[in-house]
Amino acid sequence: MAFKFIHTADWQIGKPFGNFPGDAGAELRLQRIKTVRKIAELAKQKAVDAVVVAGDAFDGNEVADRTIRQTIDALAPFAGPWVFLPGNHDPALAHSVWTRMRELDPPPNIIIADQPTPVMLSPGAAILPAPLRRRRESTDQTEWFDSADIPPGAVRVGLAHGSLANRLPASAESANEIREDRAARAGLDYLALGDWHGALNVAPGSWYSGSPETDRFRDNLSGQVLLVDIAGHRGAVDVKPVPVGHFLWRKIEVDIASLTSAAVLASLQSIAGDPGRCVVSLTVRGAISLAERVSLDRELRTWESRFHYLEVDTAGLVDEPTDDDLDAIDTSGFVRLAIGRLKDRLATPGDPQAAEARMALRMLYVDHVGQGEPS
Ligand SMILES: [Mn+2]
Repeated sequence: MAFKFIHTADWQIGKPFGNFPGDAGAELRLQRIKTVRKIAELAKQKAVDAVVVAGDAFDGNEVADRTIRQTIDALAPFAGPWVFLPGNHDPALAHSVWTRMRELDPPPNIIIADQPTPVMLSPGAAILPAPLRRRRESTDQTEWFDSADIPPGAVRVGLAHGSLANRLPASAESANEIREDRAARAGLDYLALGDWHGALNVAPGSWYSGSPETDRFRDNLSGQVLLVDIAGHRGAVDVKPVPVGHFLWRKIEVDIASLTSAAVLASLQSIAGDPGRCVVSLTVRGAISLAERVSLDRELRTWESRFHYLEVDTAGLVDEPTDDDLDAIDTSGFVRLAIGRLKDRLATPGDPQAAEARMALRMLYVDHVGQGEPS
């Protein structure tokens, strides 16, 4: 019997985004629930048999009851089964977000898979959950899949949260390790994984769906869910990523070579997508003339208002006053004398006060060239 479902994970509902001041952070928090509603609408439109959530639906066990309630409400468009697996952020402790969700009396199509026992779904599929009962389990919670008692002919879908051993980049956290050949050993048709925030076919029959709403600057195919269509037990498996995310997180690094802001502005302009949906991290390195520095700062303020959020790191950007810059400041008396001395400091290799001299020159420049509004 065919079984079609949506695989998603790592919603991280309630993630605070504390680094994003004011409304920018609040909107990122709120969007995660809106994206869940989008998943529910997609599930209805695609007429899937179920949605499985492979852990970390919630960012922590401490999220507010109101947040749990809003999440339940966002599921409403899809009336079929939702199977939730507790992950390392929302483990099934004695008191957890899951015990509180039960107290809120959610509709019966919400299934909290906090026990290592098969969940049978029509039309003939068994979901094998490996819930985490603490943040870090010391043993592979998917072990029981190998000997699970499943009716013959039923589609077998494993549901787990953690790192598939030996398959993720070395930088990944290796907590809650799962055998890399679990899907094959347990005769699974599909292993639905969570914890890695990008979509990834990590091993034969084993997939991370990634987070449906991007939550960090990382180039890893987040912002989608997987639409999985299994023809039958040991039949063909078709997996299609479907984009559902709203915010586009972009990390840009620019090395300035020409003393001008041109490369920075070009890279900001090249960002695809509606700027209002973009969360941008910009790092600029190199040397820039004072005139260009002032115009760059002004341009960045404009971009700041266009993007949902722009964070700028210019720690590696140094002012390199040109002769034109210095001539533009002032050419007489005391100021000229001061400029001459500051210039000498810049020209002296290893001068301990070079940084202060640069800053002073920029301040002089901004002061004398029309209060930061040079032509
Ligand atoms: Mn996780």
